[in-house]
Amino acid sequence: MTEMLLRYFRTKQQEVQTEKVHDTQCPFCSMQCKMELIEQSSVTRKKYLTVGKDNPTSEGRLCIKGLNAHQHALHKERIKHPLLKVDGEFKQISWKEALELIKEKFTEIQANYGKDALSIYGSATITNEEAYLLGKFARVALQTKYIDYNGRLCMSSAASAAAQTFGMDRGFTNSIKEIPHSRCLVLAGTNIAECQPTIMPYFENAKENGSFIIAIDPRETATTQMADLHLKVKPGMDAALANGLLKVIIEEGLIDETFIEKRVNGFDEVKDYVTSLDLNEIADITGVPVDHIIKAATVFGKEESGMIFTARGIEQQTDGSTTVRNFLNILLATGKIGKKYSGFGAVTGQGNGQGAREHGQKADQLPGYRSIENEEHRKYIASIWGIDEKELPRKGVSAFEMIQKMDEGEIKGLFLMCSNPVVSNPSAEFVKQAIEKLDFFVAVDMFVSETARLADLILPTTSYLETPGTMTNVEGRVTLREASFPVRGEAKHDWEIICEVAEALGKGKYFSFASPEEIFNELREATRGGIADYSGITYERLRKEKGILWPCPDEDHPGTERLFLQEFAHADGKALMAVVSNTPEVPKETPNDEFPLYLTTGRVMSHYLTGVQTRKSSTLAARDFESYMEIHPSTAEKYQIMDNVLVKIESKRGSIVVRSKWSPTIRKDTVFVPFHWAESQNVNRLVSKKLDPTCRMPGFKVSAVKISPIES
Ligand SMILES: Nc1nc2c(c(=O)[nH]1)N[C@H]1C(S)=C(S)[C@@H](COP(=O)(O)OP(=O)(O)OC[C@H]3O[C@@H](n4cnc5c(=O)[nH]c(N)nc54)[C@H](O)[C@@H]3O)O[C@H]1N2
Ligand SMILES: Nc1nc2c(c(=O)[nH]1)N[C@H]1C(S)=C(S)[C@@H](COP(=O)(O)OP(=O)(O)OC[C@H]3O[C@@H](n4cnc5c(=O)[nH]c(N)nc54)[C@H](O)[C@@H]3O)O[C@H]1N2
Ligand code: SF4
Ligand SMILES: [Mo]
Repeated sequence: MTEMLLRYFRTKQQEVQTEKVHDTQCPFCSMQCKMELIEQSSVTRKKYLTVGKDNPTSEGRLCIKGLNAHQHALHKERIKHPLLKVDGEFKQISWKEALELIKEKFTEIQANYGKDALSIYGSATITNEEAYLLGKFARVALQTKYIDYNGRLCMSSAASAAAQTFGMDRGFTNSIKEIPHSRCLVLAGTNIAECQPTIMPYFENAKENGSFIIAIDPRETATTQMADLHLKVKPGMDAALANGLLKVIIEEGLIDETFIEKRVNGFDEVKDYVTSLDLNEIADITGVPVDHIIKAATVFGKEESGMIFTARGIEQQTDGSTTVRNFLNILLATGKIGKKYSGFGAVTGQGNGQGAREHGQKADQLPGYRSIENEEHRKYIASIWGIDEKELPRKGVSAFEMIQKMDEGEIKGLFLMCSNPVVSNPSAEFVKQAIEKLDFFVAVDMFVSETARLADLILPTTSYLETPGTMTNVEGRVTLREASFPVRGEAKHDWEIICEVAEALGKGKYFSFASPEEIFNELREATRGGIADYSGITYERLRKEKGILWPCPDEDHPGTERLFLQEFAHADGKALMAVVSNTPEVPKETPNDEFPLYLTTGRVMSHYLTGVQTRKSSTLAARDFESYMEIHPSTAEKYQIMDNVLVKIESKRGSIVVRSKWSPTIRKDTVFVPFHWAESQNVNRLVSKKLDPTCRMPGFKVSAVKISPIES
């Protein structure tokens, strides 16, 4: 080799001096794809590359968001120190000062206004350990009844429907690997192609195997394009549509009588109601032609196996919980649950959408899916926590209702962890004003989000690259995220922050944890014997077995792949069908002379929730850099709105301005706007405060609006 060549290779070698591999799981959706961040350092620069890692759920796949997740985690705007607002500007302070201030303010508020004047707003993006700890922090350290979390806006309808119908709520009743073998798959208000992209091969395989896919959505999406039959329902009319399907199934004799007899209560009432309905009328109110209803019902009823998947399209409604129940009625009437390749899937949203709804962040809940109003449950958890049962608060109110209490002045302080409610809650301007009324507001975040900007104090936290812990994915599989990327600046893990604040408040002895694993071991005990029983799961097993599906009641138990094989979780072992009226208890907005169009909202592939993270990722932001309104060209022409122009959208609550996007495949009476943008593009300025009376879910998917072109 010549001298020159040798020199060339030497410099090449020096360029890549070291390569480090960091294990983690994607910070975004419920697939919780396992990944590695490869960090290559040379003298001149560092390079990062994210690659997928094999696991039973996502099988090594990643979508565009996962591939670029590191861009936001490594972003220069990550907060690295506690920030205190002084004269309207954030100024860096020490942790010691931050903790002293929290102690002073929290103590003062509770002394003046009582324990319940403090509130906690949590999240389904934090780990199981952190969700568990936050619930314990509310009840033990602050002793306030006011805690709830962003999952209220996400999973609460499906959770309450499953709990009422089956007696327990695990999003998927079957493991994901059964999907390719099911003969008929219903996708009701779910856009998996954009929202859980790495799940798609399971459905594509099903299709290759001859499964019939039915999608229900007012728009055409990458998901409905895969379907054999697309029911283009009017927004908000899914409960009535399910009644139509049930009517055909029952009248055509496509029910499973033996199953109903043995395993179901309430069938006769449902039968009496749906047979009294008129199918033409259902077609009229739902906008789905009679022959489509008959086709969908017949295929689903006749096939030997079938699964129904629901997501926010039918759930984020002021009748979301009963609508989901009506789809569960279909499963029960046809006996398509508790057996091979048949079951229910409420497609969970956030990374820990499943786990974070099991361990006590909900207003009425204690760990293991226990109830805070059940005397035995209270005693058990009090014993685990080493407190007197009488010290445990009772149930509080839902996320949005807490914000209403801030507005009314009953709640004076807020500890917010991992959410951006001024963008994600309905009637966003109202929410902002309510939060501005607080006496003291602490936000724990990685960035100065639109909500954190309103805080008195921001505490810097760590990201998915840095925080280890368990996340329960879309299947109900508990997975261990092994994250060990160096923490940036003075940021601390969410669990550390909770423990340190508790310590500052004089409750340190209940929060003396040194690692997530220690917290998990307490969580295991707290869930023992509960519905969501994690007691048999250990970190060691999670490493060896690549995740375990709960319930897992002891260390020799393999976990539970398929639920309800012999019985449901109600005391009598039976599932409960319920009549769901075509006319919901809370009337929905319908288009009228002043507001003539339906507005529905949702997501796009490249952005995540309120966009705080994905808008900071250059690759993702470049794909969609602003919000838009999808509209049918013939509707657009009626309102003189050209393609790709700015348009004002108004509801009774407020107005926004976004860009028009013509789409010949959306319903003509409906426009669609994603919710990933803030301020004047925040679609939640338009959404009403009405909530589902059972689960308190807002009606994000139906508003009546008017539209007009912006004069240039
Ligand atoms: N890319 C991306 N992926 C995500 C997220 C994200 O923000 N971005 N968020 C994650 C989270 S937290 C969640 S909860 C999930 C959400 O996942 P999805 O629920 O699948 O997402 P959405 O877009 O909110 O709504 C799904 C579909 O419902 C349709 N829809 C609207 N109104 C109605 C209606 O009245 N009836 C019916 N049948 N359908 C209707 C919409 O047109 C949309 O295509 O996604 C997760 N994954
Ligand atoms: N119109 C309309 N509104 C909706 C919906 C809809 O479909 N339509 N969907 C609803 C749904 S399903 C959901 S889930 C909600 C979600 O809405 P939000 O709860 O507001 O969720 P994010 O936008 O993810 O906000 C998370 C915040 O936490 C920060 N963060 C990220 N990771 C961490 C962490 O590990 N720890 C801490 N402490 N902070 C972290 C992020 O920087 C960000 O500021 O929005 C709801 N709002
Ligand atoms: S966003 Fe969801 S599907 Fe995409 S990589 Fe992350 S976890 Fe996987
Ligand atoms: Mo969600």
